[in-house]
Amino acid sequence: MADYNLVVRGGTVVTASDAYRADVGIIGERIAAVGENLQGERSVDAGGLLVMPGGVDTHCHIAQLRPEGGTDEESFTTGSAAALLGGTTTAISFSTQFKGQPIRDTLNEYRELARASAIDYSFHQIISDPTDEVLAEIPGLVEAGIRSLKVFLTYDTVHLDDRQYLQVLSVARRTGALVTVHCENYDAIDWRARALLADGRTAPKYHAWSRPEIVEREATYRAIALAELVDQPIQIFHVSSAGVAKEIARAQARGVKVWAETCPQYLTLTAADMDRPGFEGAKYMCSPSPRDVQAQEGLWDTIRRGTIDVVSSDHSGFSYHGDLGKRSNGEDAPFTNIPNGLPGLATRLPLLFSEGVAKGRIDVTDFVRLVASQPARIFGLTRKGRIAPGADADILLWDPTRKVKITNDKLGHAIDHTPYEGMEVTGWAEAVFLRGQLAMQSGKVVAAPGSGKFLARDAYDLIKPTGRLADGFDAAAMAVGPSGKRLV
Ligand code: DUC
Ligand code: ZN
Ligand code: ZN
Repeated sequence: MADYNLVVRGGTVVTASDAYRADVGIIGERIAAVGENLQGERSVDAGGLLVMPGGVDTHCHIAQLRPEGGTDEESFTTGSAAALLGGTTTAISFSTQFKGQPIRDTLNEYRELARASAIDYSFHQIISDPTDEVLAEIPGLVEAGIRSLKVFLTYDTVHLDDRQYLQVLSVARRTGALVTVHCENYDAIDWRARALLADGRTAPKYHAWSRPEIVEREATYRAIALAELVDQPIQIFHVSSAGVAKEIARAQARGVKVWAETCPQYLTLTAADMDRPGFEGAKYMCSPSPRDVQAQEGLWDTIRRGTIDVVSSDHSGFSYHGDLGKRSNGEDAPFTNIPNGLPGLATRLPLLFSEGVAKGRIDVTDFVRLVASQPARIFGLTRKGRIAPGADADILLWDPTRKVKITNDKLGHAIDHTPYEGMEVTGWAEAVFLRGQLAMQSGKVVAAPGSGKFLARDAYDLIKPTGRLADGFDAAAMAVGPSGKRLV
């Protein structure tokens, strides 16, 4: 008699700690058992394949609203298709707040757009203008399950100064949210960029010159120091080098709750990619900038040591040819007017597996920890990132030996290029199940747009403050807003 609706049979189950031969039994949307000789109404043969939790990508820009109206080029339909083709079943993308506007207007619009997702999703809320009114909206937001805030320490339209950052940290501490931080020094970049432009250095490669590692290292140190002052846990986004990671390791060693992610672009690309002929270099422009080969090897070390424990994509939807893409300000646009960001949702797992596991830099359990288990744990996605009874049956069947040449037509996104065109990788997603339903098989997405669910994230212990405050005074608890008034 069948005990399960579906059994994934005969594969090697990989978790963040073990890899072993077992069947996985699924009832409805959840994993019900991991064991031997399980009997199901249906079964899938996973012989020769790795059976892993679906990827959890906690940093993706999908259909991000633009201040001038409309969205970036990637929609939830195409973005989620790319995710499935690359083995990812959950994404956290960004609801934006624009200067002078409340959170709720854009959040409601963004929620509607996200209904098209074929994978499960949650949101980080970008705060670009922490006025009394905006800060007062945050408790409601967190209550509704949007339990992470995103702040930028650079970019003209969104960067926060130290006082504003402290305000966001404080409200996060009071409400039980995690703060994620883009760490680069706004003024230092602006100062260098102006000097480069004045000197006629406008080509894409000068993007890297405008923001050397030290501007990221300084901002990372400052982001951590202020978080330590408030006693508010944070995650540092897209760490580009071991030098930056060292600031994080030092803080972790003294007990600060700070986590860190990097992205495949920092492990595979360098600043020299932006020096390709003509305007091609624009395809490789992202922030922070990719560095050099030495920085890549240093980053692998910090991954092995556990300083960096998440690899996300920072997927950003800017085409090469489209009106909203890299050439939107013309091919002669100075580097300061070229949108930053690379597509990466579909290539995150193949690149990390190929460069990491296949080349012996990390093992397969590290891989699962970095792309699924730890992102789920840090962001409170309690039913994701695990192959264990009770977890959602988001299952990735992965061929660890298959060699594939990356070409843009395999990736499903709306973007007309990939920075990894022509690269051969070892390891590829064969099939994906989302909550027990087949969602992708052999390069074909079978999940319908709209099959994804919004994941409201409840309070969880990991992101509780440590309780260690300088002289014991909890300034955040006083809830004094930027105007000097008490917030309600
Ligand atoms: N950097 C960001 O901070 N966001 C999107 C893309 C990028 O390169
Ligand atoms: Zn960023
Ligand atoms: Zn980003």
